[in-house]
Amino acid sequence: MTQLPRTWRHAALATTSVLALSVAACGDNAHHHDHDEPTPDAPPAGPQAVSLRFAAAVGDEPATCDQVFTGFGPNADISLQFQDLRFYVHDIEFIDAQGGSEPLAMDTVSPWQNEGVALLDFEDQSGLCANGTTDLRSIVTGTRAAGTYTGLRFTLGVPFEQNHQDASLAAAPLNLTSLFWNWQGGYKFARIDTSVEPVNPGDPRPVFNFHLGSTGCDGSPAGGVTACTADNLAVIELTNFDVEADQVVIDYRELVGAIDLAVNGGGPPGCMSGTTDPECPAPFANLGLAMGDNSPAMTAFVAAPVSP
Ligand SMILES: [Cu+2]
Repeated sequence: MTQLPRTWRHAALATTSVLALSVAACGDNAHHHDHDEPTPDAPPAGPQAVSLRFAAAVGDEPATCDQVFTGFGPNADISLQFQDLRFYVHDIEFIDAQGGSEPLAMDTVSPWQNEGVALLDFEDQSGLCANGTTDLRSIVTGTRAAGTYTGLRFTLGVPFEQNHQDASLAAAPLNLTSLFWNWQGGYKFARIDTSVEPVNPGDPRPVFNFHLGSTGCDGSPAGGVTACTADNLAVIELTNFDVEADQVVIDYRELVGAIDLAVNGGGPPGCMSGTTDPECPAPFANLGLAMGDNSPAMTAFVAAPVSP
């Protein structure tokens, strides 16, 4: 079992100002001809092929279906196993030091990427993940304009225009009925389900299902959906991210925090994006998603160096 390094969390420091200063220092000084020569490792001028890496973790450990994870809940005495661990992303952008952004032109890669939407899949149908698929997917590939980028932004979920269709007729990766509610609600943008170890062996296993998706959507099956009161599309921004060295990690411990995963306080067990479900405000806040008029800080996704 590979371990994520304990020092994986980046300090949010801007390290690009030194580079900007050294470029500015060349100025109009005509005597410094050597500065005009291209450096051997200058980035190519044309579009760059990019492979953006994702990972799922529980603290410092990779999140997998075949393992028990401990230390959850308000008393840190809840243990659990995953039952599902998949999510969609779109609108991936790389941010430069000036705050500008360049989009990732996503490749078409069947069955994972199509028309700008990608599926990340961290369940392999083992253990309690019987509802899933054997294949795994942890990258999004595409091209971007050449340049120097310091940050990353993407949206968790499916764009509105593609969210309200018939999953049984859609092209992959939007063809998975296990990641679909119905035409009105659309897709489960993220499906991260866990099963809690019972206190007494043999007792029922409480489940904590986290299904993120749009709610309050109007329309009719014939006319389609025109709007949702809560689209619940989380824009995730990582201010210090190097695609060559780093990966995007969703940390389940950060997602659920210290809430009691073993007791259903109301609504379906876990959070299915219901506006009155008492298990929703915590994970929503940790994704930076407002519920009501709050504006929480996103903590569930972090940038982490890829282990050598
Ligand atoms: Cu899978």
